[in-house]
Amino acid sequence: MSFSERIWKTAEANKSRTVLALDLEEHDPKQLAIKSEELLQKVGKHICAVKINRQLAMSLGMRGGLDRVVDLAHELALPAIMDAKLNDVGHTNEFMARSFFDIGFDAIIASPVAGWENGLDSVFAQANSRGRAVILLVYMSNPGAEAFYSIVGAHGRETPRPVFELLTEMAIQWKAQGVVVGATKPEVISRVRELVGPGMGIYSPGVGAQGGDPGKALRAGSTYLIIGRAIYGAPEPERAAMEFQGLVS
Ligand code: 3DU
Repeated sequence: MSFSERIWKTAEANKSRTVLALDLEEHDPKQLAIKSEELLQKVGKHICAVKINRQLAMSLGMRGGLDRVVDLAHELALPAIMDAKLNDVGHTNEFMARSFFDIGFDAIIASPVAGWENGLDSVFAQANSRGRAVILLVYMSNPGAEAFYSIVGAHGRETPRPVFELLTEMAIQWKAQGVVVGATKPEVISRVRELVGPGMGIYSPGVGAQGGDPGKALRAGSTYLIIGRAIYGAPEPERAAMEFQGLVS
C-alpha cells in the first residue's frame, strides 16, 4: 500500500483529516519525550498522522528518542511524516532522507526550490526504493510567503504564471505523494487542486494559531489539515482534536 493509501485509510478509520504537528517545546529531552508520547496517546484516535519537525529531532536525538515516537505513532496506526523541508544539494539531502527513513518515517517534506538534478532526485530515489513518500512544499502559510510564492513570471514559458504553479507542476512531474499549501490561502488551495486533480493529498498548515479557517481550507480542496498549537496548546488537547475531527464527520 502506498503512503497516500495508508494515510487515507487511517483518515477514514479515525474519521479525521488532522495531521498533528508535534512541536512541543521542553528543555529536558526526557520530559519532551514523555510529553510527546502522552500527547500522542491522548489524541491518537482523533488524528490521521503525525508530523515532526527538525527541532524535535534535534532535542530528542534520532536513536533512543525520535525513533521511539515514530514507533509509538505506528503502534497507534498513524503514519509519521518528517517535516525536514529538505532544500540542499543531492548528497546531503540524501543523507537526511536516508537517516529519517532508517528510523521509520513514512514520508518526508522537501522544498522543490532545490530542483531535480543533484537536488531532490536523490530524495525521490531513496523514497521510491523504500516504499516511502515525498511531499513537496508549494505555498507556505505565513504572511511573508507571498513575496516569493506569488511572484508571477514567464519562467521560460509563453504565459506568465505564479511561482507556486510551477512548483505544483514539479510535484506532478516528479510524482510527489502530496503538496503543502497554507490554509491561509484558500484561493491558492483551489488553484492547486485544479492543477493536481482529485487524487493528490493537499496538506494545509496555518489553521488556528496562524489564523487559517479549517472549513474554508477543506472546502477549497485541502485533503488534510496540519495542526499544532490549536491542539497541543489547548487546555484539553483531546477535546480540541475532536472538534477538528467534527469538521469532517
Ligand atoms: O501553527 P501551528 O502551531 O498549527 O503549526 C503549524 C505546523 O505546520 C508547524 O509544524 C510548522 O512547521 C508547519 N508548517 C507551517 O506552519 C507552514 C508551512 O508553510 C509549512 C509547515
